[in-house]
Amino acid sequence: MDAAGSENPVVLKLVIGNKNYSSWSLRAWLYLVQSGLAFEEIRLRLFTETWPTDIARYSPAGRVPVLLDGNITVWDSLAIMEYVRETYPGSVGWPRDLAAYAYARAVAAEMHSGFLAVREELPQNIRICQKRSRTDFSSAAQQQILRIETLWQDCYQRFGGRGYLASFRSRM
Ligand SMILES: N[C@@H](CCC(=O)N[C@@H](CS)C(=O)NCC(=O)O)C(=O)O
Repeated sequence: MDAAGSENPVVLKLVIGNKNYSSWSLRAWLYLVQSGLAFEEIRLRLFTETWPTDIARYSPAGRVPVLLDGNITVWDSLAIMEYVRETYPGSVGWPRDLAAYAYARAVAAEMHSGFLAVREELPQNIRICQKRSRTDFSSAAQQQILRIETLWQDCYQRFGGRGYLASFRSRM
C-alpha cells in the first residue's frame, strides 16, 4: 500500500504529445490502456517555444513518447511496448501461435520503420474527416496506402478481427 492508501500506486509515467496529432504518442498510450495498467500521463505541447526544454527534462532523444518507470527511462514507442510486455505480467502480448507471432512482429517492424511518404503527406489528425482522392498524393504514398490496405486485409483473413479494435477501452 502506498502513502495515499492505494493498493495499486501509480508508478508508470508516460510522457506524450497531443494524442490527436502524435500517432507515436497514441500508440504507446493505447498499449498501456489496453494492458490495463495504471499510469500517469504527462502531456507536453509539441512544437512550441518551450518544447525543446520540456522534452529535455525527460529524454535526451528529444521525442515523445517516453516511459518513466521509477529511475528507468524508455524512449521510442516500440521499445516502450517491449519493456512493458516483459516487465508487467498481464500486459498485451504477442500472439502465442508461432506463425501469427512472426507475422505480427514483421508487421510492427514494417510499420515502425516505414511508410515515410504516408507519414509526410497524411499526418495524423483524428478529429477531421476529409474526403481526399488517392491521386492527391505522390505515387510513393499511393503505393504505401495500398500496402497498408493489403496488410490489414491479410491480417483479417489469416487471423480474424474478433472485435479486437472494438474492445479498446475508451479513455481519450
Ligand atoms: N520512432 C519514435 C518516433 C517518435 C517521434 O517521432 N515522435 C514525434 C511525435 S509527433 C516527436 O516527438 N517529434 C518532436 C520533434 O521531432 O521535435 C517512436 O516510435 O517513439
